Amino acid sequence: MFSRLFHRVAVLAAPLCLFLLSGCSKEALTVRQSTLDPKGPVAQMQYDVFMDTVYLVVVLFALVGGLLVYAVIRFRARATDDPKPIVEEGHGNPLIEIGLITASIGALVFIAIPTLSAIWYTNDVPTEAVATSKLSAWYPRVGADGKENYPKAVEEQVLEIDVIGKQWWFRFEYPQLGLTSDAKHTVPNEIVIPKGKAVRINLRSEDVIHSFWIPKIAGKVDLMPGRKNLMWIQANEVGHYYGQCAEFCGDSHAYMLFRCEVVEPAAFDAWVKAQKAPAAEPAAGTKAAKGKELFAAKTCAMCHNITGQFGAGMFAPDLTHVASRKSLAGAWLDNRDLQAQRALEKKEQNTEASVPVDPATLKANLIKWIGSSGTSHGADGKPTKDVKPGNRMHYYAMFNVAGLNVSKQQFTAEELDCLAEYLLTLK
Ligand code: HEC
Ligand SMILES: [Cu+2]
Repeated sequence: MFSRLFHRVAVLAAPLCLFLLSGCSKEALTVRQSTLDPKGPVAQMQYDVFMDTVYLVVVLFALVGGLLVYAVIRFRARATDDPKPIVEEGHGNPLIEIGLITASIGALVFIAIPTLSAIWYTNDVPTEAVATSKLSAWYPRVGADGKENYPKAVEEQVLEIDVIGKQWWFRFEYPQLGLTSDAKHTVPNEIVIPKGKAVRINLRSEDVIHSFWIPKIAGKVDLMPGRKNLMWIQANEVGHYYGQCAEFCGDSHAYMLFRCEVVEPAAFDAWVKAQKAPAAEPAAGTKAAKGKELFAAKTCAMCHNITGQFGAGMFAPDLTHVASRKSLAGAWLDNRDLQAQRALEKKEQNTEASVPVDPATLKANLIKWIGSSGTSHGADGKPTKDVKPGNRMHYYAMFNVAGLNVSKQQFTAEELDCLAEYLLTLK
């Protein structure tokens, strides 16, 4: 009887175990946001703490489970059992009890040591990382063109990046390099860092609590309104990494993503220079030029900054180089040819490999985004369905000043096309 039941359970459990084990394939462990595929020292440290815990728990599970199975089999009811009632239970064995308590304390200490050291390690850039990562060690203060890349006062420091959370997108600023709100150079959605260098991250929020998380590079740290949080990160492999806000922050929390572009240190300054360049002027008489006019006429310029052309708006993502980024709208819309992307990932067996921006996909995304944002209404006068529910392009009422009937804004296909063509020129 017992062995038949056991047999049946085994037959049912075997395929289930195989199914669960399939989650341990290389593909499954290296997916875009896997914490089990660390690519930098901070993520590695956190992975190690996790594995220490797993090893301990596996041992405990085997021990407790083993004893249980042993007791079930060894002391199971038998036909030959004496039918007399079971003897009354005693109070227990003090030796075993004290032993178990001591073992539990031991297990907690075993986990606490790596956990506490990891907490300290991740809090601030350790000195040995600073030694190889201070700006002057990899990024010359004066470039080949004779121009100063950063002030003398910061050459002994590591690169610092301000990460600012907003509902529902991240803004990145590089105060040492002049990429700041004040200088009208900010980078939405994509944080760019040099390979193999420690980077200090200052976490700030302009509204509610968010959390900064690039699973392959570093675990989550919260961005708290009115508080200064910090962490450091380092990525040891070049690539395109996926990040996510990891603290519920309202309607579009699930769509609050970001990307982390890890580049060779030598390529970093080209990126900084590109970010500081003003927007290119669209050629007269083109759709793009018409789009630029619309950008002013349709109040877009009230929220969005385009350095060199429109300088009022800092409320929304900076669009000066919008066409150079691989994603839009809190990285929810991907501007790459996704089929080509999947093929590349498969070929290289690496989810961090990335194809460049695809202008056709970017244009489609721009039209989709602008045409269905809160500023836009369909033919029936109702707001069109949002790409990101509740997104702050919704605040049309705020600008509903006399004469600008923004809350009933409607775009013709032609207008959307011109706006998209214009934004496409902003490389
Ligand atoms: C009331 C302020 C406001 C106005 C007006 C506004 N936007 Fe936006 N826009 C935003 C905000 C906020 C976001 C970020 C939304 C998000 O990702 O959650 C955004 C995002 C975008 C993006 C995506 C940028 C990126 O890199 O992620 C584009 C493109 C854009 N807006 C274009 C326009 C155009 C074109 C207009 C005019 C028709 C316009 N916006 C008017 C606030 C505004
Ligand atoms: Cu958030």
